Order: sequence, then structure tokens, then C-alpha cells
Amino acid sequence: MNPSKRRSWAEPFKIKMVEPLKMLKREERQKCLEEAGYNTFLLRSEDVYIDLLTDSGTNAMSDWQWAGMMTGDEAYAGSKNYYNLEQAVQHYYGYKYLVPTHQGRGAEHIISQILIKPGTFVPGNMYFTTTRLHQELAGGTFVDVIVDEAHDPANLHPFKGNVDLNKLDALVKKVGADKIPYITIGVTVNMAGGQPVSMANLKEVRAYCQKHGIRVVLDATRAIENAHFIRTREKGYGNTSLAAILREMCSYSDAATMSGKKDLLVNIGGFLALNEWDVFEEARNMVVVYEGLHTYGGLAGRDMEAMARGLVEAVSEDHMRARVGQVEYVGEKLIEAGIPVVRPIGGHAVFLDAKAFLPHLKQVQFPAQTLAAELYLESGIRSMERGIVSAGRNKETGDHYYPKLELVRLTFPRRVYTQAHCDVLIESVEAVYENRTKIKGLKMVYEPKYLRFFQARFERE
Ligand code: PLI
Repeated sequence: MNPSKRRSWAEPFKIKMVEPLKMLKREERQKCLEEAGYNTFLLRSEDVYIDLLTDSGTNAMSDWQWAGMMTGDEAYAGSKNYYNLEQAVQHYYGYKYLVPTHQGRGAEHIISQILIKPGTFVPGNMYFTTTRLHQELAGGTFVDVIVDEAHDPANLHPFKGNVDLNKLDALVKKVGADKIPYITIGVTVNMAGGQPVSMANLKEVRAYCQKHGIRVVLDATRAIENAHFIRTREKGYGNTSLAAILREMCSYSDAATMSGKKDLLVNIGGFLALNEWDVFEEARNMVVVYEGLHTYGGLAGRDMEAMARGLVEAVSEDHMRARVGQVEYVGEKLIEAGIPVVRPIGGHAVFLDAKAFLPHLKQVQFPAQTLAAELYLESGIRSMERGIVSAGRNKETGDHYYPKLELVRLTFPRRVYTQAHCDVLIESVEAVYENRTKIKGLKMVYEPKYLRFFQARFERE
């Protein structure tokens, strides 16, 4: 065999159950889009052909996870599935204490309320919508300390999620370390394009924070995808298992908030994991008020079992190679076709650069929102705006935040779509690109108070 010849790889699973897809006609899609106020969150799922809105809770579970669901112990207190999950979290992430929550934002709520006092500052490597909102609701102010490269869609830095130590140090000097209860580190960074953080950076941040008495809280939602990038991009980790990399990553933090709906291959679930007894005790007090008893946190026993088993599958190298490989496949084909996307391709999604795609639109004409609507109209494919609408408003000035990144996220549910779906997607994006100069912007006609991107409505200009 010619050694330079590329060998294809395939998904490390076969399909046992299928869910039919429906494709509406263009006129029907136009009607659906108008009814949804040009917001893809407001479309009905059954009117969508290929659903790339999110990778959150949209995963296909394995037969082993489904078998685990049948072992659900639905006791109000002390479910055996809680103990299975606790053991899995201790083993793979390495934290001492577990507080299950209904999903990631439940954990964010609890940790924010416990650690943030009004008037304090919470640095982070780029904001995430729910994370920042919980920090603000607790009286904190989020401060972005990600490296500059993260804000440039074309920059090829391999770890665009890294924290800029100089920015962190400038904040410490300005407000004082005692005004910083913790730093949040997202691994990977969703809003930057699914970009990873290097182990070297995690280590450095840990050392700096220890010196200044600042806690490190990981947003571990896609930490196993981050581990994959460390394995493939960072010197010295090529032969280290994902499980070992994950444990090392977590060892540089004090706690983690987790949305199990991503990495952990389930449809619902999350947790807060901690090393400090006092904070754990307080979190257990709070979880019974807002989520449920401390041994179920708003989840059924079967959901905790599915998450425990999903964790075992998620750290498998075959799984992660196929998962990230699918995203890279689409990203590389779009780059070949000259479509502007965030580079390097991230772990969970390909992000279209809407500013470069629709340069004739101003940011206040919502280019990414517009592009997501056009892609649905073209092909029934649902994506998500990650730009000015998601960024929301500055709580002091009331004006929009104007993020440098104005993106449309094509997010891949795990183990759900085939390569043929990917090819249809690539052709559809190309078709929209060919007609891009004719695309008109949108105006916002309804704006909810919190997390406006979920429910805002738009009309064509
Ligand atoms: O959707 P939750 O409440 O389970 O998790 C919130 C959450 C926290 N951190 C990060 C990095 C997320 O990506 C996240 C949720 N993300 C969603 C829903 C998404 O579509 O990306």
C-alpha cells in the first residue's frame, strides 16, 4: 500500500435505532421562520431537518447507558446510582465531593451564590452566557482575561482558550486579590469557538492563583474534548491517556461546574464537584433548596446512572477521535471551499465567521442571527447565533455588548449524524455563501430581560 495514501476512519459504533427526519419545502420553512421571529431557538424541532443548534443534551446514548437506565434506583434518598456517579466523578475527575444538579447552570447558581459577594470580580477565559449571568446575579462583575488571539477568528494559536496571566495580574493589581473569589476557566472555551486551554497554562494559572489566595473553578463541561486537544497538540502528552490528562487538568483547580449534557453523552444532568469540605457543606445546604436532595439534585436515579456510564465512554480515545474528527471534517471542507470559519477548528462545533461572511451588514443588523436564519431557509439546517445577541447588554450602560466575534455555531450532537449529513451541511453552507451579497439584515422587535438570545424576536429590515 502507498504509505502516503489517506486511510478513512469510521465511527466506532453502529446504529441500532433510528429517528426519521422530515424536510419541509422552502415556502414552509419561510413560514416557520417568520413564526419563530427569525430566532432558531423558537423553531419547532419537527420543522428542522438537521439540528445543529447545540450539542447540549442532544447526544445519542449507547446500549450500555440505556441498560443502565433500567437499573435506576428511584429512592428519594441514597440512590445507588448517586454512589455510582460519585465514584466515577472521584475516579475520572479526581474531586473529593459531588453535588448533583439538574444541569450545568444549577451548579453555576450554587457556586456563585456561595463564593461571590456583591462588589467582587470574577475573571474568566471569555464569558459564557449562563455562567456570567449567575455571577452577575450574585453581585459579581465578570472580567475577561482570555488571550487576545481568542478574539481573532483567523489566528491559528493552538490553545486560544488560554488565560492571559498579564490580564489577570492587572486585575489583581487594580482591585486586590481579596476582591476576587475565584477565576472560572472554561475547558474548552465555547464562545471562542470550542478552543482548548493548554496544560502548561492551567499549571501557570494555578501557581499564580495559589500565590494570591484565589480559587480556581473549572467549567469542565467539555473538559474531555480539551484533554483530546492537549493529547494531540501539546508536547509531552501524545502517549498519555485522556483519563490521565483529564485528572491532571482537574488537579490544578479547587472545584468544577459541569453540564453532563455535553461530554458525558446524556440528555440531562450536571454536577458541582469540590475539594473543600466547607464549600461542599454549604453547597449541600443550597442544593436541597434549589435542586433536590443532595443525593439526586433534581435528577432521576436513571439519569445519574446514564451520566456515570457516559463518563466511562467519553474518556475512550476511539470515541473522542471520532467526535472531534467529525467536526474537523466539516471545518476542513468549509475552509477548502473558502468559507470564513473560526480557526483552528474547535472541539464541539464549526463556527462561521458572520462578519466576514456578510461584510455588508453592520453588527447592529445582527449578521450572525441573519446567517443562522438564512441557513435554515436554504436547507432546514438549524444553527445558533453566538454574537451580539448572545452577548446581551452591559448592565451599567444598558448598551449592547459588541463582541469581536460574531459567529454562527454549527454544533454537533455526539453520535447522532452521519458523514452524509455532514456533506449536505457543507453543500448548504456553500449555497448560502454563493448568494451572500443579496442577504438583508434583521431588526430586533422583542427583547427579553435575561439571556435574550433564547427568546428574542426579529423582523427583516
Ligand atoms: O446548559 P447547562 O445548564 O447544562 O450548562 C450551562 C453551560 C455551562 N458552561 C458551558 C461552557 C456551556 O456550554 C453550557 C451550556 N451550553 C449550551 C446550552 C450550549 O448550547 O452550548
